[in-house]
Amino acid sequence: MNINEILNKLGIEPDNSGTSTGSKWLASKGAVISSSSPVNGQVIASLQSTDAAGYEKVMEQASQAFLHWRKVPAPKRGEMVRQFGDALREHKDALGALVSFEMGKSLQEGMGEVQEMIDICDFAVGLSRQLYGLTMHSERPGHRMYEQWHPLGVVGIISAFNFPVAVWAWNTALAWVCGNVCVWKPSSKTPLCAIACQHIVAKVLKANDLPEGISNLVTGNACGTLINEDKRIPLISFTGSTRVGKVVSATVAGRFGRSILELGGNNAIVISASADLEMSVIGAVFGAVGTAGQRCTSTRRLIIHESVYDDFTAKLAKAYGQIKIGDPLDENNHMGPLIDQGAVEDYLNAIEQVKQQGGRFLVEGGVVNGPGFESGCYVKPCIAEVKNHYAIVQEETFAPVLYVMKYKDIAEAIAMQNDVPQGLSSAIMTLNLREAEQFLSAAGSDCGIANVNIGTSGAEIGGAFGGEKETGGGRESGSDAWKGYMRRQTNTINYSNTLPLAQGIKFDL
Ligand code: UN1
Repeated sequence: MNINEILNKLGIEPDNSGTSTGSKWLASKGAVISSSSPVNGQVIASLQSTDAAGYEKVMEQASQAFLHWRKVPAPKRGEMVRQFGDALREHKDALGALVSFEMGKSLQEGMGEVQEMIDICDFAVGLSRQLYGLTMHSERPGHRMYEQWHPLGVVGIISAFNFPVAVWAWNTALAWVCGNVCVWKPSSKTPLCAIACQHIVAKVLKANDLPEGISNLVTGNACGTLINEDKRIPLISFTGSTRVGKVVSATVAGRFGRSILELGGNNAIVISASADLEMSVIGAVFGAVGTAGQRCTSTRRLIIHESVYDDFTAKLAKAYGQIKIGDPLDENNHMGPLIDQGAVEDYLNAIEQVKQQGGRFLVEGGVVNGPGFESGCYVKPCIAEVKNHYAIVQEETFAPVLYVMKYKDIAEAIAMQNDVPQGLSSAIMTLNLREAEQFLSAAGSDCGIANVNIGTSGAEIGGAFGGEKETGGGRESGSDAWKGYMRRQTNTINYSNTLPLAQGIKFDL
């Protein structure tokens, strides 16, 4: 499929407005954003981003739509999400290919991303009948107590380029069944993916006679600030860097809004002396080079037991020799390009820093040149032997740079895994039950995700997704993450004919 066929299948015009309340696309005169593919450098489309007036129109429509949507029974909202999941199934090939072309991840991973959207829709449909609250026993006679969960209102979703469609879906599918309406500000690097999603969901909303304003799209970085400062938006779900997340968090907290933050990771796999080394190689390589190292769950560090260090790093270097870099839409290739030239600069800068700080490369990096690589965004995945405390190792570099280091005993390995500012994902490869349980214990990994015998990336949607420390503490997706999209109300009902006060207080008139 070439890009025109992909856009055709998705029913979208390349030159579009970047502002929508559903089926309606508003003329809004924000700065022009152009989407260019890192696959071949081609400019795919340019679109007019949202200006302040356009943002205002969207917010008015969204606020109106909420008044309707909150009264639709949750299982009926779930029915809309079920139909959205079906529409995604229908468009999976084209949307997966667009993700691959606009963002640069392999076609397999583009399809996998759309599959995550479908999975979260299924999850949300079930959830729409399970928004359970608890009942409590009142201390007063003739009283009943319970809690219920109500929608919040307009939810702002700010997503990153690396998962241009799935992260929106995790948030929006849950937010919708919970009774909220959403305003989405996608990354300015992947606006077409967002436009495609908006077209897909708009048809479903229209077919169900639902009003404009339930699914809204705004584009351009100026809108990020408008959303964060907007008192009409009680919840912001932000995915991006720790640096920007800090500003979002402070701004939203300053107006007593809530935020769900999914920020940087610095994810490690501990390769123990008792690891299945063949399996560990696959886990480590997919974790480090999958999505060209641009997942927040990408494997950045390998903490390897000294007894298997030489053997394992040799196996790893051999596996790296087999990685095919190239057009991500060609399924023979393992790894596509980085998102843009800026990302290539960050990658090259990290390599320089590693050298300056005393690291040694076991597999050299560099930019790939020549026919097929004209976009200048293709780089070689590399492996460096480092110390955990190097400043560059403490940072998240969003690129396929893998750090390896040695440890002597499990306590030291756990301490090294935890000794970074971020706390998203972690893993241990071991067949030793004691080590595995120690890693998962309260004194083990300090991350939001801790795995045994699988890598750090590729989390399933059924679990709560997110991490601690500078990762921001938010949870999205499965388990009871839905509670973050609702407000809890405690209700006490007196069905007696007296008015006893709590705590036995007497107040007689
Ligand atoms: C992200 O990189 O922002 O666990 C999300 C994973 C994917 C999601 C990553 N399911 O790797």
